[in-house]
Order: sequence, then C-alpha cells, then structure tokens
Amino acid sequence: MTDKISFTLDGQTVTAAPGETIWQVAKRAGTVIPHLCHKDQQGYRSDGNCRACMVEIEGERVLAASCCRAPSEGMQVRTDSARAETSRKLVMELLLADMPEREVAHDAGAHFWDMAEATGIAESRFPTMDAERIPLLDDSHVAMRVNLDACIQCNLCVRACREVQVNDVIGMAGRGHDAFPVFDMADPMGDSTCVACGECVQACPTGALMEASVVDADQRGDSRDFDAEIASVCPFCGVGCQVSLKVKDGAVKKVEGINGPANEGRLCVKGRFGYDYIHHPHRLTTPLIRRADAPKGLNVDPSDPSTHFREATWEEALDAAAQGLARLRDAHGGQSVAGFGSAKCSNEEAYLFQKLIRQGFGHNNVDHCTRLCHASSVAALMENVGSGAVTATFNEIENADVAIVIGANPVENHPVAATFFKQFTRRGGKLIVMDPRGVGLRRYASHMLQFRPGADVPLLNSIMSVIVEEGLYDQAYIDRFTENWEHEKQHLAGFAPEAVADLTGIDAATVREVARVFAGAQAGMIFWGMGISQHIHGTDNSRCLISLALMTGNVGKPGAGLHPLRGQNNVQGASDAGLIPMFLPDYQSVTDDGVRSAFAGIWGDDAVSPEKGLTVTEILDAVHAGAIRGMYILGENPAMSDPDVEHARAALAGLDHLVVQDIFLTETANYADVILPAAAFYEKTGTVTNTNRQVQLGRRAVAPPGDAREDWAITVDLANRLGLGWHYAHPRDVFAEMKQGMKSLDNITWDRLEQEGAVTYPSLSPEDPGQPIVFAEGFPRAGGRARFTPASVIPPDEQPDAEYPFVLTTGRQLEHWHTGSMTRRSRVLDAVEPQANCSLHPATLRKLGVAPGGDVVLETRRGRITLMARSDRAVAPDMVFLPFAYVEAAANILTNPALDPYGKIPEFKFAAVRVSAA
Ligand SMILES: Nc1nc2c(c(=O)[nH]1)N[C@H]1C(S)=C(S)[C@@H](COP(=O)(O)OP(=O)(O)OC[C@H]3O[C@@H](n4cnc5c(=O)[nH]c(N)nc54)[C@H](O)[C@@H]3O)O[C@H]1N2
Ligand SMILES: Nc1nc2c(c(=O)[nH]1)N[C@H]1C(S)=C(S)[C@@H](COP(=O)(O)OP(=O)(O)OC[C@H]3O[C@@H](n4cnc5c(=O)[nH]c(N)nc54)[C@H](O)[C@@H]3O)O[C@H]1N2
Ligand SMILES: [Mo]
Repeated sequence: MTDKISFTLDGQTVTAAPGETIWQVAKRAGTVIPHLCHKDQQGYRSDGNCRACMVEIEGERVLAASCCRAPSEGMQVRTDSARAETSRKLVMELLLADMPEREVAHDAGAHFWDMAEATGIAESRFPTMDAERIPLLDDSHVAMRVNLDACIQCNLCVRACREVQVNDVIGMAGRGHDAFPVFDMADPMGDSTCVACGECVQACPTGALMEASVVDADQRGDSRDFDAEIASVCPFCGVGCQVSLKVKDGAVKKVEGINGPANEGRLCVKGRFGYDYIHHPHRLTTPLIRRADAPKGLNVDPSDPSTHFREATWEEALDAAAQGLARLRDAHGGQSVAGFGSAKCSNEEAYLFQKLIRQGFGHNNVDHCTRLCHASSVAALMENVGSGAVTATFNEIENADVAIVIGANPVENHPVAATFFKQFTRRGGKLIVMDPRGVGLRRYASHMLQFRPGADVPLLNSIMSVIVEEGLYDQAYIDRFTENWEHEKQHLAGFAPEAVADLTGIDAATVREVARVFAGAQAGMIFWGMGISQHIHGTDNSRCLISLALMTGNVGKPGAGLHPLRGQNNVQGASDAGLIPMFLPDYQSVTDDGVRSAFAGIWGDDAVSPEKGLTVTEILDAVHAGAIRGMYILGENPAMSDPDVEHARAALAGLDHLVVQDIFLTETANYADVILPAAAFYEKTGTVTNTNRQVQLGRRAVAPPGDAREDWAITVDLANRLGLGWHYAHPRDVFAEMKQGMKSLDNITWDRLEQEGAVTYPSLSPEDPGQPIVFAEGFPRAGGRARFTPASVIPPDEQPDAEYPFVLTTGRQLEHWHTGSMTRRSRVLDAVEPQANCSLHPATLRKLGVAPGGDVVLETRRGRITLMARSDRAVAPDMVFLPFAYVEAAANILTNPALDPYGKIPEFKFAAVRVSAA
C-alpha cells in the first residue's frame, strides 16, 4: 500500500503517494487546477460537487473531478485538453451567472474571481438567477454577514461547520438550484447556536459568508484589500493557533487561521474576531505616574486616568519605577520587593523578568499565574513523571481509541483542541467526560460522568480499583517503567465503586464499565483542566490521573499520554523560562548548587539565592505582613484573578511602591505608583510555547499605540536603572542566552523559528520538527521509572452548611478571557456576552422565585455580589457556576483562598455559597 503510483499529467510523468488525489499531485507539480468546492486545507474532505476541477482521463468516457479522484498506475491525465477546458469554462460561466458582478461583489477579493480568471472566464452567456428565489441578506450576527446571492452551493460551509469544527449548525435546505445554507433548522445566523468560530467564512470561496468587518453598509468589500499579511500566533489560549493577520492602514483588519502544527488552519471566535482589543481607545499610550494626593483604590476611569495619574516621559517614569524599587531594596533588603511575571508575554520577556528579580534583588520571590492554574498538576507530574509538560500533543488523539476529558471544558476554553476531540468521536473514538457540570463535550461523549464536585480522588481511585480487581492493568509496562505499584494496588483495595458511590454520585456499574473501556484501549489519552487542579487536593487529583495512565501503559506511545491542557498562550513557556519561585529556567532547582553556578556563569554574577521564593498567594500574604513593600507586576491582574480579591486589593493598596506594566489600566493598575504602557502581542516579536510544547514565533504586525513599548525593552531599561548592565538589542539575543541554560531548547534556534514558524521540544536534531510523544524509553527520574503515588480522600476545604447551602464553582466562558481586560474591549466578544452572569439549574431558580435572566445575590463567608442568573440544566441543582471575567460582580470576592499544600493553588472550584433573589 505504501507504493508510489506513477502516472502522466499533461504528458509529464509524476508520482502520487497513496491516498493523494490528482488535484494534489498537480499542485505539487506546479499546476493549480481551478477549484471551488475543494479547500486546500487539512481536515477538509473533497466533495467533487462543483465540477470546476474537471480533467480528462484517457480511456474514460466522462471527465473526472480531480479533487476527489485518485490516480492509478499508468493513468494518463490531461488538465489541458480541449474537452477538460471547455467543461471547466462552462461550469464557471454557469456559476458566474449566479453571482453578483465583480464590481458590486460582496467580496471583490474572493477566491472565486481568481478561479474564474484562471479558467479564462470574465462574463457569462447565461441568464442570471431569479433574485426572487434567493434568501435575503442575513445581518443578524455581529461578526458575520450572509449574502446568499453569492452562494454557489459548493457545500464548503457545511463541511467547515460539521466536519472540521464539528459544530453542526449549518446545513443545506431546499433542492437543486434552490438549495441554500441554513443555520440550525432555519434561524437567522445570529439567533442560531452558532459559536462564531468563523470556519465557514474562512472556507467560503465567494463571499456569501464574510466577516462583517470586511463589508460596508451596501454589503460590498474586498477581503484582499490589505497592506500586509503577517504570520503570528493567537494571543489567547494555550492551544497556540497560528494566524495570518491582514493589516490595513496600521490596524488589523481580519484574521485567518493558518496551518500551524496545533490548529491546522482552524480558529475559534476569540482568535478570529477578538483581536481588536489592541485597537481599543483604552489602550495605555503614555507612561503614567500617580499624583501625590490620589487615593489608591478601584477608582480610576480607564478612559480618563488624569484624575489619579499624570502623564510622564519614559525617562521620568522608568527612573521613578526603578528608584522606588531600589530604595526599598537598599532600606529593607532585596526581599522587600517581589515580582509577578506574565504568561501573556513572550518567552524572552518571561526570562528577562525572572532574571531581573533574581539578579536585581538577590532572591526568588517571582511567580506568575501558573500558581493559580496548573501548579498542582505540575507538582504531581514533576514528582511522579519527572517532567511537568505534556507527554503527548493533543493532536495525538488522532491515534487514540479512548480519551478521558476530566475537569476541563475545551469546547469553550480550548475550542480548537476540542474540534480534534469531536472529530475523534466521529471516527468512533470513545470519549469519557467527567465533570460536575454537563459541559459542551457531553454531546460527543460515549460516557458522561456528572459527579459530585471535589470527588475526583474517590472517583478515579474507584476506576483504578476495578482495573486492579479485574486484572486489567498492564503488568509488563508496570514492571518495566514504574515503581511503588504494590503500595498503590493495596491502597486501591479500599475504593471499590460500590463503597464510594455515595461520595461520587456515580453508580458502580458505570464506574466498572468506564474502567473496562479505558483499560481495554489500544491507546488512551487523558486530558485535564482546572476542575482537577484548582482544589486543596489538586495534586492528589493529578496523582490519580498519572497512576491511571501508568497502570494501563498509556504513556510514551502514539495515541496515548497525559495532557494537562495549559491555559494561557504562554504559560508553558513562562514556566519553562523560570517564572517560578523554586526553579530557574527548565525547572532547575534554585537549591541546587550546580544549577546556580551554571547560571552564575551565564549571568556573570552569583546573585541567585539558594532559598526558594514565595508563591503568588504567599507574596500577597507577605505584603500584609509587612515583609514585602514593593512589587513589579507584568501582564497580570491579581486584583481580579487572585482568590479573595479584597485581601489582594488591600495588599496592593498597602504597597509602598507598585510598578504595573500592562496594555490597559487594569484593576491592578488602579493601585500602581507607576504604570508602564506595553505593546500588545501583535505589536511585538517573540516566541511562545503552547500546551503541546511547540515553540512558535509571534511576529510584529502593527505598531504599538502612542509611546507604548515592547515589554522586553521596558524590562531591560528597568534592569539597567537597577544597575544590572544588560545588553540586548533584540529578543533573538535573549533567546540565544536562554539556550545556554535550557536543554529543552537544544536544536531550536531563532533562525529555525523564523523559517519553520514552530518547533516542538524536545527536538533531537537541527532537522527534527520535534517529538510529539515523549517517554517511550522511560522517564526522567531515577532509574527511568515513573512512580505511583497513592491518593487518599480529602474533602474540599469549605463544605456547604445550613447558612451557605450551595456549592460555588467558578470558571470560564467561550467569549471572555479571565479578568475581562482584553475581551470586554473586543467589539464582537463583548457584544455576544455583555453582562455579568452566573448559571443555576432551572429547578433551583424556580425554588428561589427567580425568572431566568433575573438577578440573584451570591454570598460566601468572604463577600457578596449581585448579578444576572441564567437557567442551565448542565449545572447541578445544588451548584452555582460563576465566570470570573466581570469586575462589576467579581467572582473572587467570593472564592476560597485555601491552598493545596504541594502546588500552593487555591480552591477556586469549591466554596460554600448562599443564593437568594436580589
Ligand atoms: N474562553 C476562555 N478560554 C480560556 C481561558 C479563559 O479565560 N477564557 N483561560 C485559559 C486558562 S489560563 C486556562 S487555565 C484554561 C482553563 O480551562 P478549563 O480547565 O476548561 O477551565 P474552567 O472553566 O475553569 O474549569 C473546567 C471545568 O472544571 C469543572 N469542575 C468544577 N469543579 C470540578 C471538580 O471538582 N472536579 C472536576 N473533575 N471538574 C470540576 C467545571 O465544571 C468546568 O467545566 O482555559 C484557557 N482558555
Ligand atoms: N475564580 C477564579 N479565579 C481564577 C481562576 C478560576 O478558574 N476561577 N483561574 C485562575 C487561572 S487558571 C489563571 S491562569 C489566572 C489568570 O489571571 P491573570 O493572569 O491575572 O488574568 P488575565 O486577565 O489573563 O491577565 C493578563 C493581563 O495581561 C495583560 N496583557 C495582555 N497582553 C499583554 C502584553 O502583551 N503585555 C503586557 N504587559 N500585558 C498584557 C492584560 O491586559 C491583563 O491585564 O486566573 C486565576 N483566577
Ligand atoms: Mo490558567
């Protein structure tokens, strides 16, 4: 089957790989055969319906559609025969008759016009379509326009929606010439269940479906009217979708997905339509210094900071920022200053930030949002696997037959990864979803375990106890690659599913079945998210997942692996780069003398302290205790994201000196003494590392507004004002230095990234695109063995009681990013989800006497908020789901700051709450 096929194409001998179509071979050979219903992007099935790509095959009576015809040995194919050309012309003429003229086209830059030209057709002899029969303009969606007079029924939008993104919103209704795309049954697009990924818009070859931003009031535009096209990486989540930015007049006009290793051309609503936050009038454009008499508090209007801040030159602001920190260092010691770095910035920026704190202040009090995120997962992975990163890319699900998704909601939070998960189920893969909420993936799940929140350890232990009881484990794998199995086995004996069903809410038969399905997999993957990590027993939760993978031998082979879905676009990279209080870059312990002396060699001094630093939440506690008096905060918004924000805000207010470097005047910046305006991601160059360990290059596409500057350059200037004598002219210089101390970057160079866009680490040679799967030959631990660490049941810190009878769980929504600083300033995203909201079960709302859309009061031991309540059957009757993006009803006024002892992560996913009608 692997044999190449030889055939002739227009008289030339060419070869095809098995499965290749004539169209693909022709393209490789330099002949682009006209095509409309065929999309040259991975994931699109050829349909062969438009007949624009017909070729002649010798000996065959009828012409063949080259996009879906595979060549056979010795076949003689002509793209240039008179018959083929005449046929393609006829098709184009017929289609042209159905389209508005190019002068008045919805999209004068549509792919269709190129193809008409390539076919040699400028006008049609045929009568135009009867306008009466065409559905009217549908402008019901904020982000997209539907103009079906340009529809050629090619069906690409249906395939985009159903087969690529697997959303099943678009279908064709009507017959023959009167068949048109419809949304759901026949809703206007804006009222349908469309999630606005825009895949259909990207696929449409004619402009029948278009970005609203490209057309004017008369529905005319030109998608190719841009000045430059720049390849970069989406700045939102850890999937790391590669994008092409179309820039016009210095602004991003439109975004398209390109073929990155993670996204294969796909995007979600934030990546495609959420880019415009960078052009929002609230952008910080000038350095700001607090007015002497301005009180610190949440009191600054981001559209007019002049009440509390005055504009300053960069010189003045950098001097003030550095002198304030240096004064504290000199008066109280370096320990009195701490830093929060950013997972929204590049690897180079993260690296420089941790270097500034370590070198400039002689200690390790530097951390970032990973602490609130996968810190517990990383703690468990480091402990038991020897490495914190994923063992396999999420795309490996292609080779799996079973997958578990637990405590993660990828349809909303990693939407492009979710498209691959959904496709996996369409191919027959078994998907086991475990979540207290009926998350979007449940529609695709073979097993949906909607269990009690906080009961992950008993649930996972009961699954593993069945695997032990029924002898379904992989003894050969366990013997060869693990340690502590006997102990784990004994421990699990106490967790028969019948014994823990009351705790988990899942009946024993279901648990047994799930255990058999997962243990029976040829290759199984485990994906997890914040539902696992954000608990006081988050490390135990992850230990269970690691044990489950190990006992079934599901690590280190295709289609198998452990994959904590990383959150921020660069949280993997920021952690790798050393924005962690116990680790220098590449997770090398600050307590290790050899490691410190290696960095002393690279940095030219022995500034690194051998003492582990404080974590995010410990730093804020230390501010309250008076031990920390100054902070440098880069691209984080703890005044919204920290658990117990009243405590965090009081800490920020109590600092003697706070420097905030952000793109907006955030809630955190409200407490700043100096605000440094930064360039946003699309305004700078740098590398980022996604959840798949793929290091990718972001390229500057537009200039930053006003005097805003790239983060790395600001940090360098501050370092030099602190006396550090740094010389970096470009992020590439920083990257070169990082490579000296980071083996993970071996074989990855800036030049390679410029050429290839992405390289996965580890990369074994200068040619190796990187290893999607690691640990086939053992683990980076003593003896090459991974470890089973048994986990016992620890209940959540704050149980519901008579006073606070509900369980509060917090998380995310598709359209908003964390604290809302970016997405609430994006026109489309804010229009789709404009109002603070929480979700309750309809029966609960009825009992409370609140109509869906009415207001409720949520109260915990820490505070209260009032906001709109949605009715949602996916939420258990005794739970409230609350997103944390809305300052006017900030979730973290309510959440419990109790910490996991290993990862030091707070229990964002469980608090006791009282709910009442407002
Ligand atoms: N749209 C959007 N996407 C994002 C982000 C965003 O802000 N907005 N943020 C990014 C970041 S940094 C991160 S870390 C990721 C997070 O991505 P996810 O991990 O998917 O995030 P969450 O919505 O916080 O929580 C996931 C799930 O945990 C479930 N859960 C709650 N309690 C429990 C429990 O006790 N056990 C289990 N097993 N599950 C429970 C919730 O019901 C929820 O469905 O998303 C990234 N992507
Ligand atoms: N209740 C609750 N709270 C949570 C969580 C939860 O599930 N529930 N999840 C936690 C998790 S997983 C995370 S990761 C944290 C996230 O917490 P944060 O990291 O504090 O949240 P973001 O809103 O992402 O903050 C990023 C900041 O970076 C700025 N920014 C964006 N781009 C740039 C840039 O290029 N340069 C600079 N200098 N700044 C930039 C943005 O304006 C924003 O202010 O929240 C945590 N808090
Ligand atoms: Mo996160």
